[in-house]
Amino acid sequence: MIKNSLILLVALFFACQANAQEVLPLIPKPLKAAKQTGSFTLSQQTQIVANSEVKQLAQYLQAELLRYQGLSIRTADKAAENYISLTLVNNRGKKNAAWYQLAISPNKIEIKATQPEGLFAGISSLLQLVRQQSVNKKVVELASWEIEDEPIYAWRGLMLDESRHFFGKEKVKQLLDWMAFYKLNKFHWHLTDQPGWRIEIKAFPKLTLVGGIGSHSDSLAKAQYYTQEDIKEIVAYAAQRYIDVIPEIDMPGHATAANKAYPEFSGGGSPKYPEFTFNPGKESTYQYLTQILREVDVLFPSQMIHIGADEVHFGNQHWNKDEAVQSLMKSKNLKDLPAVEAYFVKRMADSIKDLNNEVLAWDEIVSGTLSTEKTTVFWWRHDKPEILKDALQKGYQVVLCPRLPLYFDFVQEDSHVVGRKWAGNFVHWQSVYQFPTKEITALPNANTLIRGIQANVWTEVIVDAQQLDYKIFPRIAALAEAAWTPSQLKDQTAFESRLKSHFKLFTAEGLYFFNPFNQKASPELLTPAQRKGLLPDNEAQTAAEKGTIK
Ligand code: TNX
Repeated sequence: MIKNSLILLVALFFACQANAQEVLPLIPKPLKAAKQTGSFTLSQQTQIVANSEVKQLAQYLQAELLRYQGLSIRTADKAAENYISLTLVNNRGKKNAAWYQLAISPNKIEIKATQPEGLFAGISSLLQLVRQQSVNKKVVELASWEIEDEPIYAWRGLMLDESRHFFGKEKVKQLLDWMAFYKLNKFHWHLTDQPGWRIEIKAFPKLTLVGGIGSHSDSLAKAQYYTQEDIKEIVAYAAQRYIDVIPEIDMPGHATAANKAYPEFSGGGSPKYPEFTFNPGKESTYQYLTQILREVDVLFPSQMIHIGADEVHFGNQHWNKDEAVQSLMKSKNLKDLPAVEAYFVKRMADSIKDLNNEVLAWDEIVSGTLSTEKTTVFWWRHDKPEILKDALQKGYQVVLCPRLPLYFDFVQEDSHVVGRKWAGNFVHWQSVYQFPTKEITALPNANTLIRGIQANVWTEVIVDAQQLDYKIFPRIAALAEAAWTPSQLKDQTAFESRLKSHFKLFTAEGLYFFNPFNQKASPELLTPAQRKGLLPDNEAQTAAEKGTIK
């Protein structure tokens, strides 16, 4: 009896071992992966082989291996054995720019792609595998695998709101590192809003010197913003990681900070949202904003500008009394305030197209008058699926970022208090993982017009870096797999075990992340003000919960 149990135990042990080896610890899960025999020994004798075309990628790999595993590895023009090669191949059948092959075998690791972007994705996979192995006397053993991979979506985005609270260059770079780790490739940067204007504009210095003062929780906080040099540095850092940076300059609403600096362009507001809008009735407003966008265009090579255009009705009541707006309405025959809003958005969209940029905006523009050409709608109102349907039917490209489940300012658990809940709803990593649902992907035109998905981190109630980490991790991993892996290959249980093994890496990087599997290990950290029950007011949340905004 004892003998039999022992045999069973031993058999079980080996079965588990074998099983463990079959699992490739990668997030997002690749399209195809086949386990091979043997392993590759990565050591300081290993060389990275790459021709001049892809030298920068070799240097990136070299730098990351040193940074994370302390391995100092040479680059070389050729090598006979124990090397990692990066090669661009001509495979016309593969149209996806991020397509790559990664083959790990006992004497070499080969990464092949048709585009540098694909090589970068292959490098990210390799680094993820390397970082999960322990280093023993400057040696890492890597199991042999053959991987072929490409994403389902070209847009795999994360948005950070730095107007409400400012997190700074180092935090942003750290986020970009994690985006690269998870193969996310669009960083949408919400740089202007009510509390603060965070991007230096040389033609209008008061935008940052005056408009940069204050945050959502402290209206007197010293001016915080990015200089143009800072922006260039971050854009270059992102570019090295094949991440496009998309600036958002919100207009005509959410303009309070700018209006503090240059009140002559304000269109006023409402009692609850004073000085909320730019003035659509004045010609000078269009010149002012276009001049701002010219500087923005030069700083961001992504050739995409997000103009917000959300929630204008929160604070445009003053337009009813404003002389300039009233005379515009007469001369252009605009019958109501939504028509004025549409007129404004159309003119600014034309300025953006004149700069040879794509126009990006929140889903309010679907009811406006913009052409679909070079225009992408960000569908955020999860409770209004008809807007998504309408956008697709009209022929707009769409990025899916519905509040539920892709607003990461929502709490991760019912018991959490810092963050939003929509009528009691919160955003668990599982609902992120399961996105997008079949109802969405089966919509007419979804296949051709949906560019991808994005999570938005609004920061009214996120006041510091730890609270930011707590909202982003580990949901970012679920986002990555939802954006990359075809739904028929997704498997929540298998993902969960791969996810747990990433927690060590989060800890090693000093992140304060939420651990959904051991909640006591990561309690919410509240600021003293939050502990006293003085959570920063979040107008949108209050209104939503009362059901007054839809
Ligand atoms: C809605 S999404 C907003 C933001 C808020 C967010 C809070 C959108 C286009 N506007 O201004 O920060 O809700 O979750």
